[in-house]
This record gives sequence, structure tokens and C-alpha cells, in this order.
Amino acid sequence: LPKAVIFDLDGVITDTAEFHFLAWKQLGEELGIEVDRELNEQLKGVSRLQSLERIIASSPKQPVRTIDELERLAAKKNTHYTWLIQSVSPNDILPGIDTLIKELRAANIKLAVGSASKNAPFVLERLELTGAFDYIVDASNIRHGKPDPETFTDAADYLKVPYKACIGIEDSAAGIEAIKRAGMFAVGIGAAESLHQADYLVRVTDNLRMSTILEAYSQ
Ligand code: B16
Ligand code: MG
Repeated sequence: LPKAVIFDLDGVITDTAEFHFLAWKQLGEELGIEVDRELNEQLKGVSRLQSLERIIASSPKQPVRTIDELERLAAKKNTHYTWLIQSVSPNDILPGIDTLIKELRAANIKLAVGSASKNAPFVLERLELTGAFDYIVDASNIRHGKPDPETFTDAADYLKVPYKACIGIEDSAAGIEAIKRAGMFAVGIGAAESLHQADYLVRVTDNLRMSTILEAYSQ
């Protein structure tokens, strides 16, 4: 049996991935850059500043910006984002997640959140899920974001669980790569085109069942 499950937040526990997209789209409009869903796939799981760099790099006519300007733009995106997440409530927990958390806890499996988001503690509070986890990775303590494995190894180290005994659940290509590089079992939520590295893939969270995840893990 696995000893710990590390959940991504945005796009796994709740659909804040959509709010990140809308916030980037709005910033993009202010800069004259189109942020479409295809570009957005490359931003999932990626830190705020790195996401901004990718957005700017996607557009050929952008001026070179100083780090101060980049930070100001990243802060602006975060203002859009924090505005959008004020209304998050327990109703926004994605289908199947509540049951999965309860089943895993009943099976004595440790639970953590491994999010790249500095807003994760706020979102978890709004979802009333803070107490459901044994550990919440602090994104500001992580030196190398996803696809580096650090987010996931940090959680496993804290929980004192060997990496091989951990399952990571992710909706982003960067996150699945991070889980695999950590030597953990990767559960993907989304489309095979972007998440082909996942060990086990479901289309949507409704399809997550503890029994099938554990079965896939033990094969
Ligand atoms: P913030 P996750 C990630 O969260 C998001 O997928 C990504 O779109 C976002 O840029 C990143 O958090 C940083 O978030 O700007 O709130 O610090 O998917 O790893 O839970
Ligand atoms: Mg995510």
C-alpha cells in the first residue's frame, strides 16, 4: 500500500486553474498578448513569474522588461486572481475529491498538498479543507518549482515517507513530470496529449476512486 498521497491544488482539488487562466488572459489583454487555452496548458503548475515569462516569450513584439517591471506585472495578475478566488466555497471542491480524501484517511494514508501557488493556504481555508491534510507545502519555501521534483519530495520528507511509497495527483504536464522525477506514482487528471507521462490517467476528478488508484499503484 502507498503511505502518502500528495494532491496538487489548482485543477485537482478545485477548479482554480480556470481562475488562473482568466487572470492571465486579462493581464495578456492589457499587454496586447493573446493567452489562449493552448498556451495556458504550458502555464499549469508553473510559478507566477515563470508563467509571465512564458506569456511574454509567446509574443514576438514584446519589449525587454526589467525584473521590477516583471514583478509589477506578476503582482497585477495576482490582484486579478485574488479577486476571482474571494468567492471560493466548499461547494467548489471538485466532484469525487471529498470522498477520496475521506477514504484515504480511513485507510491511514497520509495526505499532503503540493501546490506551486502562494495562494494555496487561502484557497484551502475557503474550501474548509485545511484540517484535512497532514502537511501543506509552502510554495515560497520551494527553490525549484515544477517540473523539478522538490515540491513533492518536500512533502514526502516532511511526512517521513519514502518517495516510492507516495502517489502524486496532478492536472499539469509540469506536475506529472515532477512526480515522476521524484520517483513517485503519478495520477493524472486530464487529456492524454499533455499528460502522457502519467502512470494512471483519468479524464475528470469524478473518475477518481481510491480502489482503482490503489490497484493501479500496486501493479
Ligand atoms: P500563484 P498548482 C499553480 O498551482 C497553478 O497551476 C499555476 O497556474 C500558478 O501559476 C501557480 O500555482 C502559482 O500560483 O500565482 O497563486 O502563486 O496547480 O501547483 O496547485
Ligand atoms: Mg494544478
